[in-house]
Amino acid sequence: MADFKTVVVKTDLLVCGGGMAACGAAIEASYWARQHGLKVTLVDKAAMERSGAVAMGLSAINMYVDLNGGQNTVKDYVDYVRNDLMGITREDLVANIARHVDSTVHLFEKWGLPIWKDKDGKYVHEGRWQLMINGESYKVIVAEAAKNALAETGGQYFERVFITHPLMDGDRCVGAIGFSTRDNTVYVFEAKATLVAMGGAVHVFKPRSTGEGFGRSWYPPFNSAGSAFFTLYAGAEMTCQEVRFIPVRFKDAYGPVGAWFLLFKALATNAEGKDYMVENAAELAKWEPYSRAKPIPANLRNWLMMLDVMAGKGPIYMQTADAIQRIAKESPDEKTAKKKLKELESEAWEDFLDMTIAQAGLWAATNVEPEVKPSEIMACEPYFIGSHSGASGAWVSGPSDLQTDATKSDYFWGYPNMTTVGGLFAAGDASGASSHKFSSGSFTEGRIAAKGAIAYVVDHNTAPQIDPALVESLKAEILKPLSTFEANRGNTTDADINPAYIRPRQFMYRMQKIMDEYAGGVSSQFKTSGTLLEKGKELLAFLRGDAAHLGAENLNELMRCWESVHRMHQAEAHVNSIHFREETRWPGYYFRTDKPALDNKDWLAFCNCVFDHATGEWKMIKRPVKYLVGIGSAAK
Ligand code: SFD
Ligand code: AMP
Repeated sequence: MADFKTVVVKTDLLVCGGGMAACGAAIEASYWARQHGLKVTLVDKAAMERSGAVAMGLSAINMYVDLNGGQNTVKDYVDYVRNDLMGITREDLVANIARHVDSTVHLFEKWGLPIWKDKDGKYVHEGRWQLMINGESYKVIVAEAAKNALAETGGQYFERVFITHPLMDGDRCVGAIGFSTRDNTVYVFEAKATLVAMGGAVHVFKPRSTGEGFGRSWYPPFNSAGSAFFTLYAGAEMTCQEVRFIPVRFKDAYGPVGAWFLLFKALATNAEGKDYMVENAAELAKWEPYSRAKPIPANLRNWLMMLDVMAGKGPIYMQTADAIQRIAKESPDEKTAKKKLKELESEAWEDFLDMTIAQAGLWAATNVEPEVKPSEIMACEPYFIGSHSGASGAWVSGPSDLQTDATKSDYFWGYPNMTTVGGLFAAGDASGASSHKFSSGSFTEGRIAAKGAIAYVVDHNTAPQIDPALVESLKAEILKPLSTFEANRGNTTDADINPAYIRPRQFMYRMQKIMDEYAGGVSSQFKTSGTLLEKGKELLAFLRGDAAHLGAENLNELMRCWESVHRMHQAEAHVNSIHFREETRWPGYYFRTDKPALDNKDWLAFCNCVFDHATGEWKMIKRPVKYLVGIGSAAK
């Protein structure tokens, strides 16, 4: 095996990840770091211009509260998020992001992001909270600003360095260790505070795409539970690990539906052309009071659709043609109607070209003219994304000024967005119980967390003490798959089949099959039960045993090995959490057949968990849901 050199990087604040939250963190941290003579360092496993969920671009900014416009208050946003998550949310965290998000959006525009404007120069809304953008280069624009901020303040960024583990000094997190995916280098980042923003997780569950489409998913394949593993391994308390997200998307290429539902006001119907939201409306009575909210929570919208799928009424269609023709017909005369039709047609294509190019390719390949015929939609495999309509992530401290006497003992411990581990902060998909942040809110939360982290460094400005033996043992553990493969590859004629090691692809297939069949994936119609989960846990324990025998042929496969280990921890956290919550709260995301109803008496609570990596034990914790009263400028 080739030798690896070790590079030690000393910094004050380490930002792990280079996505929306990390870019927000880099910019805000650089501002405060300059004032205190501190250094900020950012590490991304990919190249920041095209990394994370926004790599391909986006066609909307989904969180804009427009406080200056006077139409909405912070409380309105909090109400929306609480209802959408069936009552389970940290209002202090959501409100903190909501009161700051507009300024983030204005920065994006200042840096060159084209936001659609109407003839009066006002932003074009997709829906109440969403703005339309020409967003193919969204991430390029945001990454450039983050890189500039770091460069101007003596900061540093590393790309194509994969973070594997946290480094600890007793109970305090003091940096991270990882390796280059391009050359034989192990990186040791020593920091006084560490901010985790490595996104959520995909491919924990078996995807719908197999064979030629394998790897295609809604969520970006490069987000592989790095955040969840990092915070779990450091001993941080996690929350909402049961709250997976199942988006409904255009079938096979995973194109988004938001613009169709909100901007074009299209209907989704079953194969008979019936609106499942109307046909199955009686079901909503079972999920009150949340089902009375407007909009009806995303998981319930999914659920009403799934009822039709299970009743054999598929395919389900987005009625694109009806929507486009209806809007065009609203024009005053035939000539304007024709022009409008062309405009709508190009907006429909741009929606996909801006953020899910494969869907435009699939439309072209299957002769779809959206103004002529409808397209199939379907529920995707489950994802872990605390920033969208899921909620999984670390349990973090809220801001001091938004606490009440009732909340502060549970929700506040000093620095905004610090996890339960000293010096370890989380934002974006990495922090939990604060859904509907999306791209703009994640960037904003990165700013909030970074400001908190710099305050922590100022208060704890001591050099970390890192045991060299700890670094050596982690380095050996990280590189072990390479030597396992090298030592045993000659023992079989087919390198994929070898009793001495398991390659990461086989490992991933096995994990995905367990999750799919026992934890309510696509092929189980998103249903599971206590007994299925127990069996799933038994099989995941065998998987964990085999994780020690992962084998890697090269650096790329070494990254795949560690992605597998990270995902395995996300899988375990998920299975333990759905098992712990003895009710069904989010039908449409998952359904517990043995506990088929809401139980607000016992389970209007957070399911939290802590992992002990030394023993492999999970501890489950129930935490109270406490609502704030009268947040925002006007309590509507
Ligand atoms: O509508 C490591 N999202 C949308 N948000 C919007 O505002 N508008 C939209 O139009 C959106 N749409 C959308 C969205 C997401 C996806 C996947 C699609 C479409 C197809 C949501 C936002 O994108 C999302 O909320 C934010 O991006 C979340 O930000 P953050 O920072 O939590 O995650 P990230 O941006 O994915 O970045 C993760 C970073 O971590 C790196 N990384 N680095 C080092 N070591 C490791 N081990 C690492 N593992 C990961 C990544 O490289 C990346 O830099 S709509 O369709 O929903
Ligand atoms: P999506 O493309 O599904 O990610 O949606 C983009 C944005 O629109 C998110 O803020 C969603 O919560 C919202 N959204 C999508 N569909 C609907 C709907 N039918 N009703 C209300 N909001 C929706």
